Amino acid sequence: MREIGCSEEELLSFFSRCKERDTSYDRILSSMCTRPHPVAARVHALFMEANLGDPGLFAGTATLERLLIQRIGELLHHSGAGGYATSGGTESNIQALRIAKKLKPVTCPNVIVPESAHFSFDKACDILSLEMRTIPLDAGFRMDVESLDSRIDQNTIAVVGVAGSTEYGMVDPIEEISAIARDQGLYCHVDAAFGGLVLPFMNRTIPFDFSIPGVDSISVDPHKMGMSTIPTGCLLTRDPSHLSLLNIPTPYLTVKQESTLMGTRSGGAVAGALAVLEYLGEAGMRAVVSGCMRNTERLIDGMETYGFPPVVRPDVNVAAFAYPKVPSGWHVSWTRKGHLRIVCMPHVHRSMIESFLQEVGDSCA
Ligand code: 0PR
Repeated sequence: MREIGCSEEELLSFFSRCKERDTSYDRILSSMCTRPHPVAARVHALFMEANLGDPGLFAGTATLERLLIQRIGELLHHSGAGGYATSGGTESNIQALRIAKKLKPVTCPNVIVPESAHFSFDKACDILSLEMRTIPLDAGFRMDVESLDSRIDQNTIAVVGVAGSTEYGMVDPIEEISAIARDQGLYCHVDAAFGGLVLPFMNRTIPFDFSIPGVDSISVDPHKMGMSTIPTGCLLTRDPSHLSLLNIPTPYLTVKQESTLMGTRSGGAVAGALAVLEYLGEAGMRAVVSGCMRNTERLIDGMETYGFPPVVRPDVNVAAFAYPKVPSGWHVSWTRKGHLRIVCMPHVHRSMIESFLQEVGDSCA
């Protein structure tokens, strides 16, 4: 560290040069994050110093966190859901499996996830010493429930379904998965980190939420399709008392127990996440989602025209193609099976899709 601090001018000049090296969202087709909505950025700045880790000191911000959970609970058909704002899908998934582990204490616990599960489940299983059993996908890239029953045994503590898979944008058959879990008395968690703020705003209904009786908890990330600032995830539980299973005594805080994984937590990001939902309302969110879905369809049509049909028709705004080249100047990603993957986030405007398609067309010519 420097002995004497530098001038503000020197500081900002260095920081701006570093920021210039960041990729502009105008070229990013691979991310599930997006430019924050201006309202999120503005509100985040207002709540910059608020630490939700000690909610008694920031009672107003804590009210906003409760409202955020209530709004998302209502959206997911359970206005009485418990929950809290996490740092993202990873924390939500870890915490859901912690709850499942507390509910069923066995000596060698295992959890069942689809092959499409996000790598946060590898982390969760490592941290919690859980065996992770994966179920293959069917031809439509959804969990093949046929083989689910046979993988469950007396040490299974939870079954996980994904609503909006990271690589192919598919929604697992949550009704069937949760019915099997329910029959076997098992905890059922739905990872809707991505789809949770897409599916409620689509024209067609794909069941994935608390309207399905067997679903115990859901991960939903405002810092993905909720256009909030990073980091904001949410874990929602059907039974609000489940969170208290994670309580740890916190003698010197304003609250005497804490169930969150993080200690210090960003009030700004949480306030910003609620601000976007309040500002846009359901109609505004439907407009954003319908724009993203229309762009996904345009991308699929265009790629099909050039001879690259989608690997699967996605349920949400993630499309994958067997495309052999690396598009220059664009940040795309590849799935574990080697397919080109594009996420049509709100920052991916129609003009970006058109110029990407033009480049694909030129490279075929
Ligand atoms: N569950 C699902 C279904 C996800 O897609 C992700 C993240 C998570 C959980 C974990 O969420 P957090 O990263 O918030 O803890 N999915 C993307 C991924 O890691 C996110 C991402 C974001 C990827 C930005 C690329 C990128 O540039 O693959």
